[in-house]
Amino acid sequence: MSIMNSFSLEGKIALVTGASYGIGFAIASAMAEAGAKIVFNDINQDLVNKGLDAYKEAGIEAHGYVCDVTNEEQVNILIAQIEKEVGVVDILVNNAGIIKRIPMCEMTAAEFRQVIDIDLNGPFIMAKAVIPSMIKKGHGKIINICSMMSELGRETVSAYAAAKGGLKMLTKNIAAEYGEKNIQCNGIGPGYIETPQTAPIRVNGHPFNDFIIGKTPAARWGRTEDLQGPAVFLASDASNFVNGHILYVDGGILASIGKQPAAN
Ligand code: NAP
Ligand code: GCO
Repeated sequence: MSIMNSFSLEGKIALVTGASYGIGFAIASAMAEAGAKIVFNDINQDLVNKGLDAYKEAGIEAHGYVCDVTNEEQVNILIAQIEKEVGVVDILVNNAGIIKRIPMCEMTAAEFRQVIDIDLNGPFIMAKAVIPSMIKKGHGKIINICSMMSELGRETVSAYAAAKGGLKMLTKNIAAEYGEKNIQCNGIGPGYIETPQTAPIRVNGHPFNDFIIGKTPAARWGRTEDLQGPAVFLASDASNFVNGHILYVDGGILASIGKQPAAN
């Protein structure tokens, strides 16, 4: 196989959760460009329709379904429907997720549980639903969208960090448990990326905006396009011996203690 062919996704079916827009949409679009057939779900029909329009505008014939990743019955129906209407899922990207920025002692247990449910239980439910068919097919790729918060904490994101830390370990466990079935499960840990999810802390003049740009060696926020190459790599044959790895796409922020303040 030529080295460039090993990055091709021709003939593969990729399911990206929560991919009507944002990081999921960018990853699905790149996988389509690499040859994959794209399937996505989102939480309601309006979002699915918005996504279908966006994919069509990008020249991508995507298949969209309404499904809440935390609802195991809905997920099992979704996978059966995809297998009937499109085919067996070769690549699962667990992208759907939420964040709640609330000081821990002000966060209710219900709010904590909601984040854990979507960001950790959801990927478990989705992976559990696709693995049996991947085993029958003899191969599979699972990519969990982790976070810098899989490694670090910060104020107000306790539930999110707990979920993304758990998602890192779920990634490693799936790799350990199903690697012998030729299933590779890896994570992508995006840094701070320009999407609707970070819009509230990215506005010009917001102290967090300046903080992140100062902490990131690349001296900029990430863009969803920065995640496309890493996602195609982890979905392709080029990564068949990469398993249980979290690939941080963060502009170097996790490698750096941060710049020293300018001398007065
Ligand atoms: P986003 O813009 O909020 O998009 C997330 C998508 O997931 C939305 O379409 C959302 O629908 C959907 N979703 C939420 N709950 C769902 C559920 N129960 N079932 C199905 N779909 C659901 O987020 P993003 O910034 O693109 O982030 C995507 C992923 O990357 C998330 O897992 C996030 O934690 C992770 N991440 C983001 C960043 C960043 O800087 N942006 C960095 C690291 C990791 P709604 O529109 O209804 O919410
Ligand atoms: C936050 C941000 C981050 C990013 C991302 C970083 O409030 O700290 O939303 O959590 O979403 O997860 O990798």
